[in-house]
Amino acid sequence: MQFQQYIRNHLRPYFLSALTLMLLFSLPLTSFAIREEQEGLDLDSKKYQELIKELSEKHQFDVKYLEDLFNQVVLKKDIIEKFERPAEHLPFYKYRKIFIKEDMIQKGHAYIEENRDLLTKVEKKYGVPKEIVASILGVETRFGKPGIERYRAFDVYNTAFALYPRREKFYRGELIAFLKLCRNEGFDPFSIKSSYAGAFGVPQFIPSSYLKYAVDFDGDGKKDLWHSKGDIYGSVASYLKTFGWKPGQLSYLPARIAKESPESKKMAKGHFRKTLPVAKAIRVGIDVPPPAKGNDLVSFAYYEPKQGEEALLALFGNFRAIARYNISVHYSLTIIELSRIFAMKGMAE
Ligand SMILES: [Ca+2]
Repeated sequence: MQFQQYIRNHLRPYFLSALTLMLLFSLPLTSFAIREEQEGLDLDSKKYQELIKELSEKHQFDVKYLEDLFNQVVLKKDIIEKFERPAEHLPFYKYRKIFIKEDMIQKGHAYIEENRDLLTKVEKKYGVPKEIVASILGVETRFGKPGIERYRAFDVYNTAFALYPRREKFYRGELIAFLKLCRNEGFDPFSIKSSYAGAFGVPQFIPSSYLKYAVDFDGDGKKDLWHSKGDIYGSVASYLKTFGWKPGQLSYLPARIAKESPESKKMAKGHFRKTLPVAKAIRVGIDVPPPAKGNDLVSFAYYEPKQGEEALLALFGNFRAIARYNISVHYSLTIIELSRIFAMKGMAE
């Protein structure tokens, strides 16, 4: 039985009002009745109290507004299971099949033709080829096809923040960024739908990226990643440029260990964001072929092109720029492969 109902049933009215007043003044501001679907959402917990304090004091959100918002949160526990099984964990030869298929190639080709002028305008401004922008939109949302955004974005951030310690810090940041974004752009927080990971819009931006890197390419004063193709293409390209995309820069090349040593093995197995000059890698015993130059910054990753087959890749700036979009070697490889297919198909016509 709810506490308030108990009071209503068992106490006389005058006592009720006195007690209600006492409760009002003694409870913390965020003490709400927890509904069933909010089980696990402890708004009185230290972490929620600190979050609300930060939102109100540092970011000037009204406490009453925050109370009202958090009171409507629904925890979606199926998200946690999805966090544990992302598609990127599949071996590459399986992962690529999800995206590199005839249907995607046809749709992508038609999409590029249909939007060629705008994509070319964006390419001229940011130096990112239209085929790369189209590949990203194809892999993210099948060029804006509805259906992937099945959750209320605000529920996603709260579910991860409340129930998933491994990503709690990340989603706390996204939750704050989301509320700021909604305030800046005039969005109703509960009207924004997202994927299970909390990304939204045709290019699937997370709130912190939307805030920092989305651009108003069509110049109407709003950054609209749902309806404005200019804003969508411009934001993807601007994002890649910010993270190191340069026209003509290498993406990846095959590599191999020419001299087996603990040092060369360690270097090959290093994180793909850890870079070093090509000349140094060659000195240590990893063979990086031309057209890589000695002072190009390289990193390495293994992947499985076929079942039971492991190959080493030398990765360069444009590869790592795409991997800033989705921190996954498989993702970047797929985007690049798909963009090459689009480019070849475009030339064949
Ligand atoms: Ca705009």
